[in-house]
Amino acid sequence: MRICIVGAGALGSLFGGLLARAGASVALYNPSNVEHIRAIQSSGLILESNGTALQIPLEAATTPDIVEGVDLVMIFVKAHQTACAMAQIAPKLAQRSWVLSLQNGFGMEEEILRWVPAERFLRGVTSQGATMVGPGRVRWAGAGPTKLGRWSGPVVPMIEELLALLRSAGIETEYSCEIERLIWEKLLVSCAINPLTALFNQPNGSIISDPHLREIAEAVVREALRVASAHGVSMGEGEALAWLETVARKTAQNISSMLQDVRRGRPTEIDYINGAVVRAGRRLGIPTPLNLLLTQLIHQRSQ
Ligand code: KPL
Repeated sequence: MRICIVGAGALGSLFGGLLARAGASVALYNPSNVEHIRAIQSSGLILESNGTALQIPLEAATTPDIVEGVDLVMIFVKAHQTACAMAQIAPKLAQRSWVLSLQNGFGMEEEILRWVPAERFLRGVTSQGATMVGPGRVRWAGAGPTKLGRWSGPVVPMIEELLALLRSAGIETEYSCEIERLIWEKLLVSCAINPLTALFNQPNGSIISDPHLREIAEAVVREALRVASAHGVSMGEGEALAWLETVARKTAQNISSMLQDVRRGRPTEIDYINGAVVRAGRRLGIPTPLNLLLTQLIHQRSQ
């Protein structure tokens, strides 16, 4: 199976590196981080993990031609970059190419489905963690489960092959028939951790160690949960709050992706996280004042 990673930042490069190390035919595509791509082209990807540094030879490019004829495209661009990335790669996709999105947030699926039939679209979430240390160099910051499912249709041999490949690469992966649930489970936690850590410049653990932030985070999760339930994704309040606690504890030292974006002066994924909750709430008639407030505060902060 020939794979192209679109959006070779930290996480995309980690997946690409692990798959290539396992013997898969992988190429990385990133049109904007030219230094990173050039470093990989000349010396391979350096993957730091548990105090060791592995050098993994990997194909990499800054032009979309590399997508031509691949069996699978894995999308890792930021949610707000999806429309642009899809417009670049769509003309290069083969009729048989599948697309897998492991992106954060909700709502970018529509941008992918404008170009890819639902039967060849896979959506998932991942708790893998990675940090860009420098051009061509990525640190594996923590291994967590990856779950994915087919947007429409049953499991087919191509999906079995992909699951086996990901597992052989050391990426713990499960298949799920409930993609909406996967997305909302992650969204419920992200809509509390991401904006609050970004606004207060704190690592993820502060969401449970600081009693004030915990109270706000829990109220935000409860509000998003009401939307999730109306959307048909049922989860108990206790389960949702326990999940928030688990993620904040397991990633306590990590700097959330939104805080990293704010620190670097880059656009955030707020419109696809809290903004997605607000849009779904409006559609379903559920008020979401806290998620709206956090969306506006982050926009104000990252102007
Ligand atoms: O995925 C995350 C992120 O940094 O974006 C966390 C904080 C773990 C959950 O939202």
